[in-house]
This record gives sequence, C-alpha cells and structure tokens, in this order.
Amino acid sequence: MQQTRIWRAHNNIALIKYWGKRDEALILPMNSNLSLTLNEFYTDTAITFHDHWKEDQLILNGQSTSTAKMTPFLDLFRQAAGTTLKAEVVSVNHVPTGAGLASSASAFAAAAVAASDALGLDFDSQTLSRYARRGSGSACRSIYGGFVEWRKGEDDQTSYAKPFEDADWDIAMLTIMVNTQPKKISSRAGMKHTVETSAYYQEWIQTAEADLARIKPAILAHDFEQVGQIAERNAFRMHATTLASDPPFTYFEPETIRAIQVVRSLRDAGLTLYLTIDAGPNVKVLCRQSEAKMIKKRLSEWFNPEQLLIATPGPGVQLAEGVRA
Ligand code: 2P0
Repeated sequence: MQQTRIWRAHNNIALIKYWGKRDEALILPMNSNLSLTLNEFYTDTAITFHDHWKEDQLILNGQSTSTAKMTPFLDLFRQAAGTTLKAEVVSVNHVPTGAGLASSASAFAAAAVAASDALGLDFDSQTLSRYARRGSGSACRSIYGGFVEWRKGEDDQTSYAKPFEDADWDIAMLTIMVNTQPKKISSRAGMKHTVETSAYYQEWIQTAEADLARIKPAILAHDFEQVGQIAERNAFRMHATTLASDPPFTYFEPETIRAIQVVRSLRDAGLTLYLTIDAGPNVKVLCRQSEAKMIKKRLSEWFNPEQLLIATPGPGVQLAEGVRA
C-alpha cells in the first residue's frame, strides 16, 4: 500500500508586513516583506493522489471541509506533474483553538511540500516557496525557519521567500489573544480594498521598503531594540493605510487598544518589549526569549494567563514524526 508522508510547516508572523498585491491571480506582492517563523504553531498535512477519487477531499482537524481554495492550488501541482488524479488532503492545525493566529501560511506551505512529494515532483525550496505563495502569499515564507524575506520579484518566477537569518538568538513572540472570533474582513479583502482606495497606499509601499532595508542590518547585528522599534512602527503604518481607505476600516478593537496601552506602560516602566499586529485584533509582543516568562507574568496583571501564548523561533518545512499508511 502506498505510504503517505506527513509534512509539517510552521506559522510565521511578519515584522515587515505584506500588505497589498500587484497581481491577485499570481499573488505577487506590492512590497517585499520579512517574517519570523514560530516553533509552537504549525500545520501537519498528508496528501494522497489516487485514481479512485472523483473529487478532491479536504479533512481539516477531522472535519470534511470545502476545497474551494485547495483544488485550484492542487491544480498547479497536477499541471506540473501532468496528471488529473484527485487528492485526499488530511490536515491538522496545531494552533491553539481560537488563537486568532492566521493558519493559512502554515497550511499552504505544508500542502505545497506534501503535494510536491506525493506527485514525485522533487521541487527545490525556492520552487516550493513560489508554489506555496499561490495558495496564500504569507505561505511562501513558511517554507523556511527563522527570519525569512519575501522579495517581491518581477513575476511568478522571481517572487519567492529566502531564509535571511536563523533567529538562533534571544528573541521570542508572545501573543495577547484579545478576540478569538473569526474576523469580519479577511486579510485578502482588506488588502484589496486598501490598495484600491487608501490615500496612504503609495506611502506604505515606500516606507515598507525603507523599513525592510533598516531592519535587516538590525537583525544581523542581533540588535533587539532596533528590530522591535522598526517592526512596531511598520505595523502601525500598515494599519494607518486601512484608516485612510474609503470607506475606512480597522482591525483594531477596544481590547486591541487596551493591549497597546499595556505594552506601552510596561515599556515606560523599563521593560523591553515591542508589538506588532496583523489583519486582526490580536496583539503580538516581540520580546527577548530570556525575558518572555517575566513579561508574560507582568502582562497577566492585565490579561488572563489563557490569553497569553509564548512562541519561539521555529524551523522550516520538515517531515513530521511517523508515516501514515
Ligand atoms: C503578513 N498578512 O505579512 C500580512 C500582515 C496579514 C497582515 O500575510 O491573500 O493570508 O492569501 O495572500 O497571506 C495575511 O495575508 O493573504 C498576511 P493572501 P495572506 O503576514
């Protein structure tokens, strides 16, 4: 019987955000961007192609789920392999339930490597990154561990992520979960509306590229404070574009603002921590790994301990333990 291997990809959080596409079908970004892959949050995926299936199937966390996004994604691999076989995709997200952490990055990175492996395509990492990008832009970064840069490139062939630095130093990411409900505006819809209507969009592209150029030497120098300052400022600039859209919108909720204020007050009290926020209300705190438990304790004066999750730098795509027959 055919053996299907289980592939694992870890989630990532951008320090310089991807916010806006210049080609929606190919998922080419407006600006280059940079992320940190996280060890604690990941997706395990096994894909089997077989001629006895009439349709693709996606079993996510044990539940049969729509293949509306997965089927066009798998078509890319079928085309490359010259096959029309349908697939069974079995995927488990190891992200705490309702953490409000996007799982599309780890999901499509794991699916890319699993599909490539199942069809014997033998893609290299660069090709896997390009293919993962077609499922969800941020997925191209989850092929690699540590700090990862997604160069926007010129076209489909040249837009992919590359490892930038291994993040094997004193850095961690602590999530403050302020709302675990599904968000009302997806990142895909939010970034499209922003590109089309934001009065600040051109400024975003310029400042994001400048922020990227400044954070890279700070990462190489292991200058935590510089990295944190640049990442925090970049996140606020991204969110400013949504407020300057027409009609305006924001991913912030009252609890998001409260978390921002708590982070600032702890910083005023002498702690070293910075924040970043994605297309949702939850706040991610960048801190030194050696201080993460202490900072979690200080944050738990304001939030329930269950709302606070510490994550550390994680690896690139890899085989998960064991095989599934
Ligand atoms: C990022 N986000 O760089 C940015 C910051 C959200 C805010 O990548 O449309 O789910 O599938 O390419 O990758 C979320 O966007 O969007 C995202 P699609 P994706 O992490």
